[in-house]
Amino acid sequence: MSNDEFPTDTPAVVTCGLPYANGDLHIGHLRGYIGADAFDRALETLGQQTAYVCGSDMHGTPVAVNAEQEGVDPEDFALEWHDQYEETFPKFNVDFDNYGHTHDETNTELTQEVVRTLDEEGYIYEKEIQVAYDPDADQYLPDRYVVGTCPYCGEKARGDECDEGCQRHLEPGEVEDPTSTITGNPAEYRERPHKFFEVSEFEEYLTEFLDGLEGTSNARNQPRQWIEDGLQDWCITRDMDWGIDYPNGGDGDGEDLVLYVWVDAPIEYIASTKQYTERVGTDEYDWEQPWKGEGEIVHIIGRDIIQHHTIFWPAMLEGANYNAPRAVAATGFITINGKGLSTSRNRAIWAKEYLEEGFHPDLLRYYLTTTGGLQQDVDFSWDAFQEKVNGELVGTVGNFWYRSLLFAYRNYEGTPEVGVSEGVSERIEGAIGQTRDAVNDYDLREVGRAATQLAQFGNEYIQRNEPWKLTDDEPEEAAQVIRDCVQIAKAVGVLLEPIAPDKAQALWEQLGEDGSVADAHLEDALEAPPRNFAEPGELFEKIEDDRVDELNEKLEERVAATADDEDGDDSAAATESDDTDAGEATDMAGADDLEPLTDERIEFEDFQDVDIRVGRIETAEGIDGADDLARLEVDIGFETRQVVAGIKQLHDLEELPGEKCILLANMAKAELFGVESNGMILAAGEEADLLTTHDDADVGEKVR
Ligand code: B3M
Ligand code: ZN
Repeated sequence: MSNDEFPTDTPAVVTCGLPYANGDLHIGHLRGYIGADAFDRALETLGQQTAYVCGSDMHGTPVAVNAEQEGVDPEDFALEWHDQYEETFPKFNVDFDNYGHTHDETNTELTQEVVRTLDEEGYIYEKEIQVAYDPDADQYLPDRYVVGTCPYCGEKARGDECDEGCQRHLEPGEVEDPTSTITGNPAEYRERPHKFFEVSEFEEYLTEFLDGLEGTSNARNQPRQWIEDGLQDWCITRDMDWGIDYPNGGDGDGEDLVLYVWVDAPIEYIASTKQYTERVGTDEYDWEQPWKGEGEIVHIIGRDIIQHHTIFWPAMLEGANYNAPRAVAATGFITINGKGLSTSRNRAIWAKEYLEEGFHPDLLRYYLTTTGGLQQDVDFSWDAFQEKVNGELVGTVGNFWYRSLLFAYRNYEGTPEVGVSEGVSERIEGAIGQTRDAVNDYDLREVGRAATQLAQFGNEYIQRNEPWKLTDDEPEEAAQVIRDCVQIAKAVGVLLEPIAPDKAQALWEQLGEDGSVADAHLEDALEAPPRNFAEPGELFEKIEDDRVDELNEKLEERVAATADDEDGDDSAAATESDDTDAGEATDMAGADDLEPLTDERIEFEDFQDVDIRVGRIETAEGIDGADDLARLEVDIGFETRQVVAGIKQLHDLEELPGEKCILLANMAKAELFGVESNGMILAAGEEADLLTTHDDADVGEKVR
């Protein structure tokens, strides 16, 4: 069954993975919250009714362990972080319709209700299991209180997740060679009764669910493999005080157990939507529609929590009679200067730090949403940030806005009184269509591109028509060109609003428009701005080289200082409480910066379906408006193929003709920036280092 395209007649809810209330927010978090915010805003520009909800994740060992280290009560500890998050998100223009937390009444009640329903429906049973125990600390060791080796991939793992290897969820008792993070001693195993949710009952349901699931492909493919490997039931209780009580407490059954944090955390998605309705009334937004009636649920998450959102969560929703998510979009991680982000090593860009440096939030929003596709890991460096801001925002968008509006203001005191020419209207309509498709493809980078490419078109248009030469002799033509440019400027603003809402609003006001550009729909990009507007100002500012040098130095010094500190500190607790959440790539020696190996094996026959050939590049040239892309003509013996390849970061195009390359010849054709790509060139690494052959392989030969 396929879904209706956005905008649908029914309301959508957009959620983003809940931040654990346990430490400072950094760029890894921000990628998710900004991305989901931009997606929600983009849906709104399509005319989709939406709610964007989230909340702090207050429970579980990620909070308890950190609170304990500080010697404070977990509730006070978590509430303090919660308050800080609530203050920080709006500073990045992340505009939640509701931001709750998992420890509030709404979520506590709803969670217990959901678990009771699952129990009544017969999906919960009790079983005696072996759980890790630290005799010295006289404490059971759930989740992050224990570390060991992942039984699936052999990497170092936490009690409940293989955070540095295959990213699998681990059940209590699964981690091998368990060690207590409290004392550093080997853990003992003790038998304890626990509650299990029968996930295995949902195998068929989940298989079908995944077939219809939208979002990113990693969120479908990984869980398919897990299902194939066999689904295990899921232990949903823990021996802890901090958490939501198992609901049957009181009659001796499950009495001293709390629910596993991953039970109540996603339920906050529902609870937060419910709180939103309680605030605004059902006429404005009815939480029951997406969750129980007709509506669309879109989850935007980090790729390390795919299993929770595509296996456990949809099974819980189905078992407790709620709707299934329409989409799960899983983002890649953030690296810093090509290395894994690490909070313990202070190799991160902190939310607070970014703001203190005085950069506008929209710059980071633009960088994080448009640097890579949603699934890709995105590298952040101050140099790349500078290049993107100066090139695309200052050079393309800002420059076009300023020159068109200034010209219009000086010569016409605003918008010239003529209609927009047909060609320009069509170009704007094209950009609107591009945005609509991008939103339906969950492709935020393309949402940004639709806007910047239109600005680029505007720059070329004004340059080509040289209105400054026409004002005296051809006043009508000059007025037409400027009228067109003013319309393009407005359209760029409407299209860019999801990504750079403040800057778009500033443009809106410069154009003399009333109200908020956030309320504009895509079609408003074609509506004439008011007749008069005031003198415009420049909306983007160049980042200077010495500023970047200074920022690089600060970061380097900070990372080095933290490394020095760590040298003298080898206690178990100090290293093992390292918190690697929220888009934080692993950075242990050896596996440094590498994507984890895929467990999924393919058959030799599958490989034979892939037709890879040796080719020789004949011509190579850039593509207008596409920073990294090149148009290549590649001789593969039988014929010459035109392909589009993202290789400009590393390769000088002039040096490519004559080079041998490796081409995937039976790749589906695609069109990029209006150029057909008939095949795919293979390359490795972040910057796309071209693969080649060395000796006797001739052009046209098959790679096997
Ligand atoms: N609190 C954070 C993480 O693992 C976790 C997300 C919960 S989403 C329901 O990224
Ligand atoms: Zn693993």
